[in-house]
Order: sequence, then C-alpha cells, then structure tokens
Amino acid sequence: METQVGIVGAGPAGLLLAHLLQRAGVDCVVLEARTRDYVEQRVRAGVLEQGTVDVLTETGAAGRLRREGMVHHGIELRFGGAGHRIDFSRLAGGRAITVYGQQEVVKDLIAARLEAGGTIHFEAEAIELGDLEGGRPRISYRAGGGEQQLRCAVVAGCDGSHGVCRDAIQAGALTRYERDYPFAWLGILARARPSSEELIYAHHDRGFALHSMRTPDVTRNYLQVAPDEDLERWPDERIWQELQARMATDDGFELAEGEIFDKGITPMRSFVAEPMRFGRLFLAGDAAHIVPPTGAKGLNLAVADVRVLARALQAFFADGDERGLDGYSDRCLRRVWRVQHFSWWMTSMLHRMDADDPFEAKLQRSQLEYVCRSHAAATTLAENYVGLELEDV
Ligand code: RFL
Ligand code: PHB
Repeated sequence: METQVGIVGAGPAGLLLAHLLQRAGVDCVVLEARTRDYVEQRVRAGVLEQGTVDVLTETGAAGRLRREGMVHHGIELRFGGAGHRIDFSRLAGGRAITVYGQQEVVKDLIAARLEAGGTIHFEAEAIELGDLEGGRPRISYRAGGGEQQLRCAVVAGCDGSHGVCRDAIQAGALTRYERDYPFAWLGILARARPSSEELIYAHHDRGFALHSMRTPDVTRNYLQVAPDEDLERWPDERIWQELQARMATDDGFELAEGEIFDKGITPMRSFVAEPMRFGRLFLAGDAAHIVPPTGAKGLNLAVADVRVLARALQAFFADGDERGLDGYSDRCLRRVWRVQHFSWWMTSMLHRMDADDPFEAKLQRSQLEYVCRSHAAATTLAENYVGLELEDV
C-alpha cells in the first residue's frame, strides 16, 4: 500500500488530520489498532475550546455538535463552602467552551471520513517505522493475521501516549520533560441531570472533585484519589458520599444522584517530548505530550497540533514548500508549554497536595481567593481555559 501521509492512530488527532487533508486534496491512510466500536465508545474528555469548535464547524463536521453540544460561558470554582463564578463572557472576549464528549467527536469524524469516501483501517496495529530520515518512510503493521507495509512520504504519529511512533525516534534525538502527580482521578458517568448549569471545580480538605456533564440527562463527575487506587474499593454509595461531601456548600447544595454506568481511573501526568519531528515523522497530540486533565486541554491541544500540521502538509504537497514542516515543532511547542503551565497551575491550585504541609494549603487558598477577586487573575484563568488565539500564545 502507498499514500502521501500515513497516519497512525484514529483518535481525535489522527481523525481530524485525515479530515483536513482530505479536504485539502492530500491523500492519506489511517491505521488504527483497535476496532471502530472500541474507539467510538472510549470515554475521555468532554470540553471543547472555541478554536476546536471553530475548526469542526468550518470543515463541516459540527452538525451534531451544534445541535447537541452545550455552550458554557463560565465555570464555578468552589471552596470554603461557597461557589465563585469565572465569567468567560466578561473576561475572555465573548469566547466560550462547548461540553460535548470526546467519543462523540470521534464518531462524527469517522462518519465524515467515510462519507467523503475515505477509509480507516481498524484492527491495523503499527509495529515498526522505518526509513524515517529517507524520502520513503515505511510503516509495518499487523492486520488480518499477517504483517503488511504502508509506504508514504510522511508519517503522522497520532498514536497517543502508549503508541509506537515516539519510540521509533533514534535514541538521543528526543528530550523528555515530565512530572508525575501523587494522585489520580476516579471518573464516573451517571444517569442524573446536571446539578448546575456550568462545571464545578471543587477544592476541599478531602480532595478535589469536579462536576461535569455530557447531556441534559447524563453527568460526569470526578474525585481525586490515590495514584494506585483500586476501583473495587469504590462501590457506588461511597462515590456519591464522597462527591456530596466535597461539593457541599453552606447553603445546602446537593448533587443529583443516579445510576452509575461507567467508572474508571485516569492517571495524572505532565509530559512533553521535544522536538515533535524526526525526519519525515511528525508527532501530534498525546503521542508528543500529555497534560493532567484539570485544565480540560488534552483533546484541544491535539486539535491545535493537527491544524498546524495539516496546513504545513498542504503547502508541502502542493508546492514542495517545506517551511511549514520545518517550523511545525517550534510553532506547536509554544502552545504546548503554555498549556502545560496552565494545566499544572490548575492542578496545583485545586488538588489536595501534601496533607502534612499546612503551608502549602494556605498558599492554595490564597491563590484561589485571589483568582476569584482579582479581575487580572480571573482573566488569566478565563482566557487560558477557553483557549488562547495563536498570536497570544
Ligand atoms: P488518543 O485519543 O489516545 O488516540 C490515539 C489512537 O492511536 C491508537 N493507537 C494505535 N494505532 C495503530 N497502531 C498503534 N501501534 C497504535 N497505538 C495506539 C489508539 O488505539 C488510539 O485510537 O490520542 P489523541 O488523538 O492524541 O487525542 C488526545 C486525547 O485523547 C487526550 O488528550 C484526552 O482524552 C486526555 N484525557 C482526558 N482529557 C480531558 O480533558 N478530560 C478527561 O477526562 C480525560 N480523560 C484522557 C482521559 C486520556 C486518557 N488516556 C490517554 C490515558 C482518560 C484517559 C484514559
Ligand atoms: C469532562 O467533562 O470529562 C471534563 C471536564 C473538565 C475537565 C476534565 C474533564 O477539566
């Protein structure tokens, strides 16, 4: 098999890249290790920045998103028994976020590709990349019980944090930056109506909690837990009890409960691999970087990478212009580090850090109060949360 761009991974990064390339007349093949059903059901992020919604809208992939997505103009920070609203309309120039599940974006992008006559090879697992520094890279993959090869001019490594593309880069060519956090998130989906119109980020002595949603009948809630937490120790009653305790306010807020139909633990990690290019391989999304989910940025950062990459590839294949490809890594990394800082900052401000460090707890509380009182500090949170424009990064 041969193509112009071999895309490894059908997550948001790989699927959006295929969608943008198809519209630009660049030929590509998508290889995905899992089944279609698996990638369409995988529960992950749920907050789309304005820029993410814009690109899906401009390219005709936002029909259902426009109908079913919930536009939010603020979030609540809750601590000390009271809520404090961060108002995006006032602080972020009218930009907003849209709450719409990542797996819905994935379903929409798969449908868009198939409708446009493109294909996605599911159950096709890339195992090795070759000749990345030459003109005809090679992707070896397993499919249908045998091993096959895809030849292409460029490889897009969109295979997430556990993929093979990053590891195909020669030792010494990559620098890794990372930070682990001493906690994880236990996330649930429940058949319960949202208890607030907007997301609630709660800082509490018992640990962080987040109230989010997917539809008018389904909520998504998270609890800070130990990094090695065992799900078996969290029967539904304990989850609700803990959520109620961490979300409680002095005026008697109660979270609506319902049947829990999905439960999982998400590790918290910050990671960047630099540069995001090696020869003819370009990394995008989680393959190149991971952020802790407190800033709701992972999916949006993947989308931002791919927008830059699609433009660069279009110029390369149309005119042989390599400037976009040469600038790809530096251009993306500016946003990546801004988002890394924001995600680390939100994580550090909102979670219970070291229980034995009362000094740290006082600093956190001071920071939270300042963010809620100061127009400048609230603006910093708001403009980063809704997503910075490229020129402001
Ligand atoms: P993805 O979505 O991980 O997609 C990568 C795809 O590549 C496939 N793949 C391969 N295909 C072929 N050959 C191979 N050798 C392959 N190896 C892997 C995988 O099956 C997969 O389909 O990466 P992408 O596209 O970069 O998108 C990034 C986002 O998915 C990610 O940033 C966010 O979802 C992060 N994230 C969350 N973010 C939030 O804001 N809120 C959340 O609640 C949230 N939950 C999560 C998450 C990430 C998680 N992972 C990656 C551990 C929960 C989890 C479990
Ligand atoms: C979600 O709805 O899954 C969600 C919302 C906000 C976050 C992380 C996850 O910061």
